[in-house]
Amino acid sequence: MTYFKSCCGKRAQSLLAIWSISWVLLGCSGPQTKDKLDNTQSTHSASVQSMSKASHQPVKLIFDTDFGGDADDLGALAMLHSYADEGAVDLLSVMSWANERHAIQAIDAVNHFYGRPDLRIGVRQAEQWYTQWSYSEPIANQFEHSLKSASQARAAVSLYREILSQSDDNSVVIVTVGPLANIQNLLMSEPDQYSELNGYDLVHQKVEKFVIMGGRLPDGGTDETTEWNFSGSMPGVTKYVLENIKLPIIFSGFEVGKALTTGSEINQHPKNTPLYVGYLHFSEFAPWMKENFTGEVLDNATFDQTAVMYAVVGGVGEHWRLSEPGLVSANELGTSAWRYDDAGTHRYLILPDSEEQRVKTQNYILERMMYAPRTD
Ligand SMILES: [Ca+2]
Repeated sequence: MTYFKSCCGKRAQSLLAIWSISWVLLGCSGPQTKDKLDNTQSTHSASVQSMSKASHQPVKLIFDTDFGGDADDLGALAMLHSYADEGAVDLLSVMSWANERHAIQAIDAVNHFYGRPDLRIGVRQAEQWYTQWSYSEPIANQFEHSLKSASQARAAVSLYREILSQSDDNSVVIVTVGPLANIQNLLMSEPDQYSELNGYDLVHQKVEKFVIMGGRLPDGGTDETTEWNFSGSMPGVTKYVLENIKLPIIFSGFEVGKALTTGSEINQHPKNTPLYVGYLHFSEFAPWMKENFTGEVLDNATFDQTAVMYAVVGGVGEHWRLSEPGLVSANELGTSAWRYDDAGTHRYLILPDSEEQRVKTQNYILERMMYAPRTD
């Protein structure tokens, strides 16, 4: 996610005004109120076991994140480690859109915590910023990591090119849960020591599909309600990316994650974990969360986890369905639009209307997020 995707009304406008001044305040996804979930372990286990059976070959996956803003990126990364531990995913790299001062160290700390200290991390080449409310700082401060600054991480485009050049054709799934600047930079990249192909050709030769959390679908909303990942305060980025990828793209739009609520259950999670530390800090300090903070992790929307979940296990027919084929487009500001097209390469996730089904999906995600790391 997704700093801005849940915003609405005056809160959205006021934060947008702040955001336009600085990279530091990154919009909002509003707190949600909801009845307590039926959070039984038996329900969780049945759900996860059912989904696990759907797994086949590991999904070769690159995770591109704006880690440190909304806590859903943290939850999504925890889910990926869970899937990796059971062999459902081959996690090739984490790419960070975020240049917050502690983002890379925090991602590295999460990877260490889940037993993957050597997982390669790429970072967007841009000026760093610092924000006190990002949960990256407490995670970096409290958990072991190797990278001491963003300068010790790889440049995202270079790492993308290296990984793709070494991959089989049409074999890599790229999951994006933040603004698409890394993807634009990759598409625009020139041949280098890793590949004689330019970025466009390299992507279209090596990538199987993209799974993108972003946009408002199917109703694109207005320029005042543009979803954060598509806006990113980076005019033209999403438009360029969508116009220059001819591969299958499955979108998890704002509406999917907004309907799923997770967070407060993490209060029952061990306290000495990045998941708890990150979610608690996010609940206490994120501008759109702190007014409701009472000392515990708060519920929030569940955007990025849905993209990870779909990319690894699908879940079509069990947790959601896919739209008919079509095309998602975006204007310069990132405001999305959808049109059906039999020849279109895009589809988007659609949640069923039933509350029972939403709870089932929430519980599945919760169990994945709160998965205990391996101890070997
Ligand atoms: Ca995100």
